Amino acid sequence: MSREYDHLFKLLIIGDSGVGKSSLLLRFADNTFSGNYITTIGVDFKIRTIEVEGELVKLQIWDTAGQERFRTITSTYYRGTHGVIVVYDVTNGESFANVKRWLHEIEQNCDVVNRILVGNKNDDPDRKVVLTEDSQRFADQMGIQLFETSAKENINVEKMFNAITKMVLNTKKEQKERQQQNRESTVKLQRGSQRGKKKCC
Ligand SMILES: Nc1nc2c(ncn2[C@@H]2O[C@H](COP(=O)(O)OP(=O)(O)O)[C@@H](O)[C@H]2O)c(=O)[nH]1
Ligand SMILES: [Mg+2]
Repeated sequence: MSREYDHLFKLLIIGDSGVGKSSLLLRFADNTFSGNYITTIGVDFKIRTIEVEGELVKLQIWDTAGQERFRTITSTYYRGTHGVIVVYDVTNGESFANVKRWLHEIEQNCDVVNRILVGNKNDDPDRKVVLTEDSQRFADQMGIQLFETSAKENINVEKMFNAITKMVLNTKKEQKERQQQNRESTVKLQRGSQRGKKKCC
């Protein structure tokens, strides 16, 4: 029987309205692009399975479906999320200034989660106002990886989704190792206490 997938991860795309979140999702999941605002993509999420480090990872990627217009999204969206993609528009300074608010919202909703910063619409140098050196400095300060993408020209989209998936996968592996170590030390402790008992009885 062929295996369907090894891991299932939930990713969330957030950021100001109009930065290209739905476009990034459509580019990644369906390899399409539309010049219009994507008011609805019909479903809340899209699925794509990719191979990372020899493992099949099924990604369930959620779009915020317009509620980001109010600069806040409900906590139900965050539930069970493994990774969050925070998007701004390199041709819109305000959307970059608002990244801090989005990062803050993640902190309020998730205990531990992988995050990635994305400067989208990086396809017209004449319109670019958020300079790479500024966004890179900010990303370094926050300890987040930065990707500049274009959903329109299909630049770095694949790379960015691969990077966040890899981060989530590594976090999962680390957690598993830690659990294994805890289990081993618990077994050792139990054995130790049994031995102790024998001695005195
Ligand atoms: N030039 C350019 N325009 C884009 C890009 N991504 C999205 N857009 C346009 O930006 C507008 C908003 O895109 P949309 O995906 O609906 O943004 P959302 O509100 O964040 O989901 C639409 O007109 C898109 O065609 C991109 O990479 N480059
Ligand atoms: Mg949208």
